[in-house]
Amino acid sequence: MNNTIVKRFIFCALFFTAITTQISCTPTDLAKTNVIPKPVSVVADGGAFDLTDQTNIFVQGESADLKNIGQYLADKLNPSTGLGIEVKSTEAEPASGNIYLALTANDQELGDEGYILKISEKLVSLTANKPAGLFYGIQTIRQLLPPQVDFASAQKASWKLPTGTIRDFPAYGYRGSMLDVARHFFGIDDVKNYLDQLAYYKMNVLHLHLSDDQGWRIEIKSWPNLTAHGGKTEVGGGEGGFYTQEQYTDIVKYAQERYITIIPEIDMPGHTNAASASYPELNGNGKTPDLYTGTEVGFSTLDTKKEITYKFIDDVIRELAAITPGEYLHIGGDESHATKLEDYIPFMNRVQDMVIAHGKKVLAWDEIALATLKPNTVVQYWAKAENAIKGVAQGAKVLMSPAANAYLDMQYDSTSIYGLHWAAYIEVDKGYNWDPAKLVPEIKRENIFGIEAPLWTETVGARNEAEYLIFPRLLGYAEIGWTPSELRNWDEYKVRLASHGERMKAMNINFYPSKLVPWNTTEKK
Ligand code: TNX
Repeated sequence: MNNTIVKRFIFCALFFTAITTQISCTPTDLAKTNVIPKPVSVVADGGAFDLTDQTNIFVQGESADLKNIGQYLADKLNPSTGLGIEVKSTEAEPASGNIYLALTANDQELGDEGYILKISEKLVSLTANKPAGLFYGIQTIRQLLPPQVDFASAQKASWKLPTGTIRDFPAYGYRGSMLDVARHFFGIDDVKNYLDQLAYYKMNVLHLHLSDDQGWRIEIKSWPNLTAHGGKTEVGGGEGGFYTQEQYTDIVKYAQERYITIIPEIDMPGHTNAASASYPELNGNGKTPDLYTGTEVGFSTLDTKKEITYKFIDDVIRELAAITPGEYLHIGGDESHATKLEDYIPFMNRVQDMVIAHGKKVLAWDEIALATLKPNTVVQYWAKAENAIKGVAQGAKVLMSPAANAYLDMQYDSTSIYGLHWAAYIEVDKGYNWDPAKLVPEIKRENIFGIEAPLWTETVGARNEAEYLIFPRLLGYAEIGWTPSELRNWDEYKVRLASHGERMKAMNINFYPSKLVPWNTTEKK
């Protein structure tokens, strides 16, 4: 072979590779897309819808909810695509080339959060019973586009959606995460950023752990020293911080715009050193404690026998209930090792009544099942199955956060730079491979309220550190909460997860690059 023939051969080979890569890259098979959480049903028909600079989002009627959802999608698509998509209202289906969001007549199976996404070469049509369903449907649209869509700056890509129909609705109505802002304080921007991330994966609750031994993080106007003194530090001696009620309200509103409920937690009667350091009359040990910056648990308690304690709790619950539109307040109740059981039980009974008197329902860690559960109290199973079972026996629903499966602060393995391992090492496959309804035989599907993955922050104090523990495991918990367990399989999931590596990078998320996930194979595509 002479040189020219060799050159031609190489050129052809490269050209052929480029063409085939291009073909395999163009997302024309809806059934092969990498949406997380995996949708309930996907029927592909092999075509593609092109997003162009003529594409706009049309919402049915003048509903503010629908316009906001349309705008949320436009705001996510415009920076990277540069297509200048606008939101318009319409009475009927729009012309070819557009995206249409509409509420439809009641489709029982879809419930309040389900949606139907029909993509043809002419139109993207998203329908749902309720706005929440449309909000989850637009997250699916985002994930059906190439990963470049998730950059905040202009990108070159072929902005196509594969055609077909997705019919989708969640397995559980409560799909949450918890952020411990007490051990290390996280500011409003970090919380909002987390809310954006939760929304992308169709999660609908953020539980904020607002008080602990190391810090009190929410302004209570009738007890100002809680934050003036008790908010001043954190684990390791950093400066701590707190949210004013106005800032908290801002977080709640930001969450509502993403169909996420904020559940505030005030932990009691243990985990209360910051409260007692601010108001020594609350302390069950009768001493004036110092602020605490270590990581021990179980040494503090409120004085369960003094009326001032109940006056204090009533004020806190009243103020918190007034700024919390969600149905639930979390009253902790965990690891009260410094409180005698004979004091703990009447205390938890009385505080449940106080929450109910302020128009809210109670959530608490599983130890509360040692007390008498009030109607609607939900038990959050984290440590002892026997407590959760006691809750079920009392007719309560159980929120599943088993530490050995669902704690985001557990290390991935012994080499993890952040995290603890008292419950387990949780590699990405272990975090994914469990079924809330099969973990404890006595806790059946109908007893389960939902799933929550908590991030305790003894070992992480900055956004990138928290993200290292949260991602990519959060995506697995989102899928456990949304996708029926019979549709979930690690070997199939890990490939979808790999494709989200590019998305997480685009969103500047500092995720743990687990060796169990085939990241590189999808990145090359
Ligand atoms: C146990 S989980 C705790 C927290 C710690 C966590 C660390 C729970 C209800 N209590 O106080 O931060 O372990 O993993």
